[in-house]
Amino acid sequence: MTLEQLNQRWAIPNLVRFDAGGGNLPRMILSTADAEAHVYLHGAHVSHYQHRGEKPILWMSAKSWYEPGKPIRGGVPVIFPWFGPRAGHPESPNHGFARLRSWKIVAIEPGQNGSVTATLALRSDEQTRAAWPHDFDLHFSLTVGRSLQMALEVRNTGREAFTFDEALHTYFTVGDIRRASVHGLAGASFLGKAEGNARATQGSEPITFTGETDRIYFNTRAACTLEDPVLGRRIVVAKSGSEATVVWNPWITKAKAMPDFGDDEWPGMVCVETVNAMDNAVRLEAGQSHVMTAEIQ
Ligand code: TA6
Repeated sequence: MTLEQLNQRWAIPNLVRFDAGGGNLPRMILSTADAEAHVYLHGAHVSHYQHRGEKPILWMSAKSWYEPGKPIRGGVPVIFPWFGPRAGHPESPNHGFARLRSWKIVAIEPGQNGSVTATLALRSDEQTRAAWPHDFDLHFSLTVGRSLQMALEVRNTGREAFTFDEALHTYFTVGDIRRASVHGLAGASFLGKAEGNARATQGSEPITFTGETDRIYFNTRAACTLEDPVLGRRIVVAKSGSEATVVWNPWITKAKAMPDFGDDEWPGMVCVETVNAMDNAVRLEAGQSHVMTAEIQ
């Protein structure tokens, strides 16, 4: 649909409209009294969430690509059906194909106390089946208000069970990663990609950052709190239907290695990701559906 058609079909005066975002990709602007959010149809990718009068909560790279077939860098990449590199398939893109496809809007409705909820969908087709031989329906919904609520529903529309990974790979703005800390994962076991995939257990201290940090924490349903003394704020990421959490900052060398990530951008961001992957991958019987949610406050 063109921007004209999108606005005709879905715009709501003073609440929802569409414009040409990065790379002229169609972008939905959700603007409520409390907050504003932006969502690209490309990847159903939330690229912006900001409370009125405050600094943006989600981080975006100034070097992001905005191209079909390439992931947007920052915001909330929707990861499905595999997390990270795909074992045994070096030709497959990192983090699955859901973030590389254009999604369709299926519903937009005003909610209580001035919030608004938008739902986007991606259905399996021959392109996805060629990469991953299963049939599915994905629905991604977000509710914009005093908090940002996101839900990813996976439905198995095929005739046999399948197992998948998924993530809401959320990038947060921080004043300085060297002074930020992540609380809530004490005692959780994790795999440290930056420590040669060694497995360890988080102590009682919060996670602080002194170098590349890339950890998947398993079997944890805990809400995490991102403490940011520089911006003087605390961001809480609560979740449901998710058994794993990833914490990531690329630091200097990895930042330099990513063409769509500014060399000097690493101090200003951290990912706290809502995940089901690896030990916590999800097995879904034919006809069943699974919902994972994240709420950012
Ligand atoms: O979630 C952390 C991670 O798996 C890192 O290992 C790094 O690869 C990051 O995701 C970003 O991946 P991307 O494919 O978006 O560059």
